[in-house]
Amino acid sequence: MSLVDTVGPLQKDDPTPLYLQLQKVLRDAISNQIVVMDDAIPTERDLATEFEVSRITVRKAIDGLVGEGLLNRRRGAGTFVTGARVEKSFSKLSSFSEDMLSRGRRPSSAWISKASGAVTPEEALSLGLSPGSLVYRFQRIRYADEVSMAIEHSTIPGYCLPSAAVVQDSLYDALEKSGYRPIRALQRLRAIAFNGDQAELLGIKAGQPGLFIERRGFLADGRAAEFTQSYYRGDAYDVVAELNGA
Ligand code: 16G
Repeated sequence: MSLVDTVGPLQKDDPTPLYLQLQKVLRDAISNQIVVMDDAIPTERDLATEFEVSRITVRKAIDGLVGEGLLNRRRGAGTFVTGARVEKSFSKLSSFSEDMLSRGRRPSSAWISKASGAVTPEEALSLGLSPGSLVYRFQRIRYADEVSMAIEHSTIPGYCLPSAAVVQDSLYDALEKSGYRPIRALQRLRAIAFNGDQAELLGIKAGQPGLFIERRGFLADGRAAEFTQSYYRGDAYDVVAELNGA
């Protein structure tokens, strides 16, 4: 059964713009579970035919819901109802790939840049390195099942990896293989609003809330192994920690 049969047609004589009416239909369909999490919604063309509106109207309606985080466009696959929020433990030193795999989601990344160079003063301070030391820098957009989840900028001291090229899908895999996976970390978290550039990379609206998490990872001998700044989507994450009393 098509969506229009379930919810009825749009009201063309209603002063509310048609794209807002369509947004309401889709929002209600999601909250009443007519379409459920991880379901694809009908294509733009089908929605335009069903509701007798232009594809521009449909696109505008969907853009708004993608911006709100209710829907996600997956490259080449369609538009889906956003999956469950990921619970991220703050007491486990896990990697993004491990976090996603343990929830049955498929991690992937798009590279923004992968480079090596001399440490900047800020990085030297964060990593406890001397001026001029070699570092590797990795900038990625992280996805779970093709849904954007985070932007990550990592700086790794030169002694931890044989080259930047060895980092492919997972940074922690590469560090583990070289024997330099961090065993301890310090994390700092704060709330942010995504700026225009970040929002564009994630395919969301500028100004949406996010979590900025800075991780400094250390080796058993106390040397630094990682300085990563992660910008997680606020609508995709719950941060969870287990706290023990004295
Ligand atoms: C997580 C870590 C990040 C680490 C990355 C490695 C947090 C806040 N950050 O995103 O520091 O570099 O995982 O993931 O958890 P990967 O091994 O999948 O590349």
